[in-house]
Amino acid sequence: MSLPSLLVLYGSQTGTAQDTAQRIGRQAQRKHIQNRVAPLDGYNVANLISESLVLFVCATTGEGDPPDNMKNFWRFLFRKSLPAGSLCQLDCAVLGLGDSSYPKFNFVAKKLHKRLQQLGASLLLPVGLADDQHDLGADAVFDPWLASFWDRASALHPSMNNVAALPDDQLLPPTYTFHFLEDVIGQKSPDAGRAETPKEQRVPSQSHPFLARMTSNQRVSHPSHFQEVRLIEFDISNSNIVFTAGDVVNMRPCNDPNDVAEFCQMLRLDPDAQFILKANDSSAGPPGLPEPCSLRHLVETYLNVSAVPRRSFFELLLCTSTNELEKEKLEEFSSAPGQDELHAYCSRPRRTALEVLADFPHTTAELKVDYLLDLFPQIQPRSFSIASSTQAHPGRLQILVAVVLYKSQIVKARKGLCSTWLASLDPTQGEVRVPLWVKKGTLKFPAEKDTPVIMVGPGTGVAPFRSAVQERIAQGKTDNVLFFGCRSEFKDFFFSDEWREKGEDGKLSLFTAFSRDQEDKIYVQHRAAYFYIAGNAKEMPASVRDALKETFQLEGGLSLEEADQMVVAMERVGRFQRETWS
Ligand code: 2AM
Repeated sequence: MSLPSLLVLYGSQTGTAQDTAQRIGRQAQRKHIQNRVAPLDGYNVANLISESLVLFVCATTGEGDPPDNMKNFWRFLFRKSLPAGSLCQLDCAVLGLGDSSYPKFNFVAKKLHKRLQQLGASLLLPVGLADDQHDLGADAVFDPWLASFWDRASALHPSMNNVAALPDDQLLPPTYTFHFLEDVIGQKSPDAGRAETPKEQRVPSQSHPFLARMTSNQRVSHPSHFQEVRLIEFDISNSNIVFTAGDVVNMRPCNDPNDVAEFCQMLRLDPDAQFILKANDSSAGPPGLPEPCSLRHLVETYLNVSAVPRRSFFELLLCTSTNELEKEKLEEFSSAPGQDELHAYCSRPRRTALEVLADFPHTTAELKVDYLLDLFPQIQPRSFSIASSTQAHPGRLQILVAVVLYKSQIVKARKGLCSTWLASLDPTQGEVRVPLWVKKGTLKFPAEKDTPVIMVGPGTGVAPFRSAVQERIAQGKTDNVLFFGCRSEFKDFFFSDEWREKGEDGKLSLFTAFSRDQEDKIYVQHRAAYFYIAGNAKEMPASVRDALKETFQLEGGLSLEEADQMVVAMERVGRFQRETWS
């Protein structure tokens, strides 16, 4: 019997599902199972009919949505025209990565599992439901689920058991080999490959971002305010970027140059050394770096060294380490029983990969450069709601960014990678260019001129509504109601002059809630409307009441019963009143 080939397909938003899929690929490698690991949208779904064994690893994002890199697959799979039974030759399993604090926990994985069944595939085991609330159930869910998967797969393909698996601490070959260009070592790397201004008339995308010039970067929260919030503007003229209110802009942050220097020093890397990557596995696509690329560029723009490392990081370090003391600790962090300890060491204090490397100096100094891309995930793009409209700011795109800084149990304060990076860019000190692209957002505003909109956006939540207010006013839509909340009228009341001016022109009704300007907290919801109905008692009041309840259900995610209680509560405190006659 021939050896089966395993295909691991993942849908990943933040990289966790990708990391998990790659770990599974490595386990397969140890078991001598031929395997390919690919993102769902990087795979031709039509080929599923000729696969024999597939493991799907998918995250659930937002309100139960599939991650961006499986959206095309999702649309294809749910086409009504797909005949039941079209996947009847397929043996597969679905592992979901979700967060049980969200109502639609692992919704995508559950729905995929059902759909595959509908299409005739044999599901080897119940859907795996890993939970981010418990570190993806590292030992509680993931390990036993995967063990059952291997059991079921080898029962179907007994040839899988023919060769003994490699031990967990044996080093596997790296996915890529670095070929250094000896003759250019010492020269400064060209800053190529960051992103190019597109030569043809194409719309900028993740693979071809637009290199936008930053035109301003100003703090908009008062210097005495606890939080640094910045309004950042980019020049997007001649970019082919088109956006409307509610859209989001994406950008990939860079690591802090000090972190890059520290990293290179710890790993004894020459940042100016230039290399070309060669994939060792025929299925692994190149990661889209310039050729040649300097180590500095790789570390600065690609390797996520400031993320909290995952278990696979320790597994790989364990395989490369020769220091007995460090190996002992790495062994513990890699094992199922050591996951609580790993959580306490790493996840809880949000320790970065860079800090972990400093704790394992011998292992770090011995690390082979070829393993860098196996050890560190790629820096993921971040999304920001666009805070301006081209009608008000032609050729420009603005974002409102709160600089993320928080304390943790370990001494050094944690910084958000993207916001800290953005805050550090100063266009008054020289030209600053940031690669970016725009995506449709989830908020959609009505096209009809006289449909009023009510927007509730405290803090930086006001960003998409500033775009909407600017756009709607330019289109002659003046029925705009905005509820804005912040801590203090004088410290973080963003765009106050702009709102005031629009209010005076009769184009905006603004309601503010300054939570800390008085003893008792006032929040946006406390400023929400009083609802009055007057008129014929026949059907109208009940229909309006039902419409209100329906809104609570649709927009507020309440059940029918909760929506009903909400209206009753509003009635009780006089926020829902009627005067009707027959
Ligand atoms: P606070 O910081 O005083 O609690 C922007 O962050 C504004 O949103 C602040 O005024 C903040 O108030 C307020 N805020 C915090 N929690 C909120 C909640 N659950 N509902 C509405 N507003 C809230």
